Amino acid sequence: MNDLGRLEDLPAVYVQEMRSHNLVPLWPSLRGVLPPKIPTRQTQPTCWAYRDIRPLLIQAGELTPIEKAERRVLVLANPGHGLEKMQASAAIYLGMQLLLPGEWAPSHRHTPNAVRMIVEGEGAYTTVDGEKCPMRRGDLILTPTGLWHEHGHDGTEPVIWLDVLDLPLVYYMEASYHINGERQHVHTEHALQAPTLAAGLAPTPVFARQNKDYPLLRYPWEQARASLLALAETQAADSAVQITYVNPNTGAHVQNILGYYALMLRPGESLQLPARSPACVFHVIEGGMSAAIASNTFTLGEADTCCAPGYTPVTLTNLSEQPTFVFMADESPLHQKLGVYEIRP
Ligand code: GTQ
Repeated sequence: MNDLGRLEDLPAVYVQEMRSHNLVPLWPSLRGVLPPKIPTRQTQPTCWAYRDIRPLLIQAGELTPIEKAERRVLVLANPGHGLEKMQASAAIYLGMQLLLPGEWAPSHRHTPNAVRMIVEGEGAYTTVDGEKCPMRRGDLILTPTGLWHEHGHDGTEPVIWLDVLDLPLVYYMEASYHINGERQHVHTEHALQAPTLAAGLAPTPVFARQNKDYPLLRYPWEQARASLLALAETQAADSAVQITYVNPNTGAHVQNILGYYALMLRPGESLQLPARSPACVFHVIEGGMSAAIASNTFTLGEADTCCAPGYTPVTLTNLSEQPTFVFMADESPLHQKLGVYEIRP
């Protein structure tokens, strides 16, 4: 690689003259923005243990009333990006949210897409676009871009869930904003439409009341877990047991920017994931595993979360005698749509 000219090689007055017209030379920065062969990544392999998060989140419940927080969330921030940036990766935001019995997180909508993966507690629900979605451990609930959503809690114990948003990307695009709304009128209990869609039976579009972009908003863990166990029965021993959360009308990823998956590690299984361009997040629903990411090896138990930068191979090893179930989020839909998706051999 040839050395390119540096900024210091130029006369100071020349540089100053350029800058005064809002001009800068490319060549001192060319290798920085187009590094050789592999991108520079700020995303560092990072692990967040639930035993560290939970007591601080419960304390937040004592320190900050819901009215003062709107959303009581501790953000899982990647130190590689700087904690104040509140990003897990270039496009992924992660937060742990606490809702206490009787509390209400008021209705709003925003341009970033969100999903919730329920970690603990019973009795809370999210109302999305008028559809009331009960929150149970392991459920995935979508709050896609532009849809009204609010969280309520009729139970008796704290409820905690993991929020995954594409906020860093949408913010970077200068397209992130929210609108506050009125309490929603619930028009559909989730249970009414889910069985049809989950069975792969979609209402015929011309007769459907409305052709919704997001026909399914709640993916119950019970069904995802049963699918993984059934898949493990038929899947070759050397291939991964993984499902993708899809839109039942189109078969495409449930959201436009981030992809969501559930993975089962068989007892004794060690799964090597090839280096791919998108960054990825792993969250243990049940069991335990180690995650080897570049030169880091993390040990994850239930409700622990870690992230891997793109272009980095990852090895997941089941540390439990039982199947280990993992929720994953990644930037694949984004990379695929933009044409930058790669798998490195
Ligand atoms: O629950 O609506 O973690 O608006 C960040 C922004 C959660 C939410 C977050 C949000 C929400």
